[in-house]
Amino acid sequence: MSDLGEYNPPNKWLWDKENGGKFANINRPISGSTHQKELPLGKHPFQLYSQGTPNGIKVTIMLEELLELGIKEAEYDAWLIRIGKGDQFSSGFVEINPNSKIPCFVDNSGNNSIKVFESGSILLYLADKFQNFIPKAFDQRTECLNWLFWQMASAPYLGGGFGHFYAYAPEKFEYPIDRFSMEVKRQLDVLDKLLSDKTYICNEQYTIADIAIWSWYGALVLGRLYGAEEFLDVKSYKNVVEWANLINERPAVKRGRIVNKISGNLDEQLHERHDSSDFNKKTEDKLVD
Ligand SMILES: N[C@@H](CCC(=O)N[C@@H](CS)C(=O)NCC(=O)O)C(=O)O
Repeated sequence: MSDLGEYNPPNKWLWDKENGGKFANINRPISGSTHQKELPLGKHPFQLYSQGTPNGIKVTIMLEELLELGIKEAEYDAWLIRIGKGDQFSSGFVEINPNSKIPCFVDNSGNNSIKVFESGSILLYLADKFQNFIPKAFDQRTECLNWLFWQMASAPYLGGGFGHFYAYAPEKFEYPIDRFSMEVKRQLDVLDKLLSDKTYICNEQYTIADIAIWSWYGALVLGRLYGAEEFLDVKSYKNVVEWANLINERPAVKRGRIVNKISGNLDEQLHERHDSSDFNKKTEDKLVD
């Protein structure tokens, strides 16, 4: 920092201090595991290792949607990976996802275990495997994937950009907050215009594109992300709000969005999910003495 509070980057960046902020204890400039630990293995063919963040809940919502349709093969064990404690850097986790980010998923239903990481890839894997929540016609499938990939590319502006500088950074700076607010509001406007004449992202069919986009932008307009409802004037995106409320009412969404969640109301935190009865018996409000 100079006297003016301006940062003059050195010739070569060095990792010589913690940069402050909510994630200072886990952020590192190197990949790989920090400790030896195997991942737990449950009784179901599908194993999910995750936390109930917007990226994490995409997968639990999708799995609950499949179960809601009566597809029993979608039964799963959801193990909690506490990213704030660095669980994503265990040797077992890194073996599945070398990028050390939740969610990651293993399908043990066949002869060989299949490892899947990146929330969009997991959604597509499950949609293709069960031929659900993705249009069958090639042109409509392509449109659905356009929006799935749009979400995967856009969310870092909302989370890593806006959310980080508005909510998590130890000091608030106008420049990055302005830059990312501008972009997030532009994205909300894209969605608002898209949804002006349709029920879901891909017209009348609820798909993995809705699941992915709702988990971030739905949460934002429902006032569940970063305490930024007023700042971003989220209620002015009326079509997005209507769509978000519609999806919010789906039983599978109500279940999926609380799995592996470790913040908020205790009755909306199911730290681990191994059975459908866990939603009635094992939320944190029920476990407290
Ligand atoms: N593009 C990835 C992003 C995953 C991601 O950023 N996960 C965050 C939580 S939402 C995480 O694991 N952070 C831990 C860390 O950065 O060490 C996806 O959609 O799966």
